[in-house]
Amino acid sequence: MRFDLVTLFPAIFDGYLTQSLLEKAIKKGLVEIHRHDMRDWAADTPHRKVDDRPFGGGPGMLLQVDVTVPCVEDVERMAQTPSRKILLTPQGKRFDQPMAEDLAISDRVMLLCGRYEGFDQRVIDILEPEEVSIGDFVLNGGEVAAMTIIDGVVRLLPGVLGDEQSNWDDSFSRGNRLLEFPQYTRPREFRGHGVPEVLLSGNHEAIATWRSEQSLEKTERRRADLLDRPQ
Ligand code: 6GU
Repeated sequence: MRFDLVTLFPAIFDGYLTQSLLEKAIKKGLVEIHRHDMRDWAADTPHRKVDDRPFGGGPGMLLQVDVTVPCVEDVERMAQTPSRKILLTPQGKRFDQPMAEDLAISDRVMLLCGRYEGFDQRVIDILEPEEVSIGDFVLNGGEVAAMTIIDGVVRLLPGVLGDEQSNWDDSFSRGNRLLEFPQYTRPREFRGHGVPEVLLSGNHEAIATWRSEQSLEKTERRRADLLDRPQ
């Protein structure tokens, strides 16, 4: 799977791309991540301006259509496979586990990271990207949201996690809409806190029953909204 990141701050991704799970997935050739600095498409050297004030007034700056659209078109041509284009914005459709599962079966995803007040509307009208948000709060730019999406998607790719079943059992996936049950490891006792007896019983049926009761109870208490959500 190939990701193309279009951003004004490609260096933000440095640490993330060279750590742990993602670095391993890249080394194994399971995922390719290409970063593109939007400023390379700015016309006006040496300032390399990519943003301008909104017509009609108002705060902040908008990313210009005459920089963004040619940039995205050029990036698209850098590989044969057509990309699914996602523009990161708090106005977008909320990212969730079914969306991660859907992206994980795509061959190529382009993530457009906005900054400032966002993009000129014509970027959206011309490119018709999917607009995606990671939640109801405002970030300074799309980069952290893009990392969130990559993180959520890459761990679903076959061969990335050790245990193939585990990502389908995760909370919120299509195969499970309950929160996780509590888990324990050694020591058996710490500062007077023990481990539920059933987990030490060796009775696998009793353990499975206890775990599903715990999951259901926790979900009812914290996230009742998940229980009446259609699958
Ligand atoms: Cl995708 N971008 C920004 N700037 N803020 C957000 C977001 C995205 N998702 C939630 N807040």
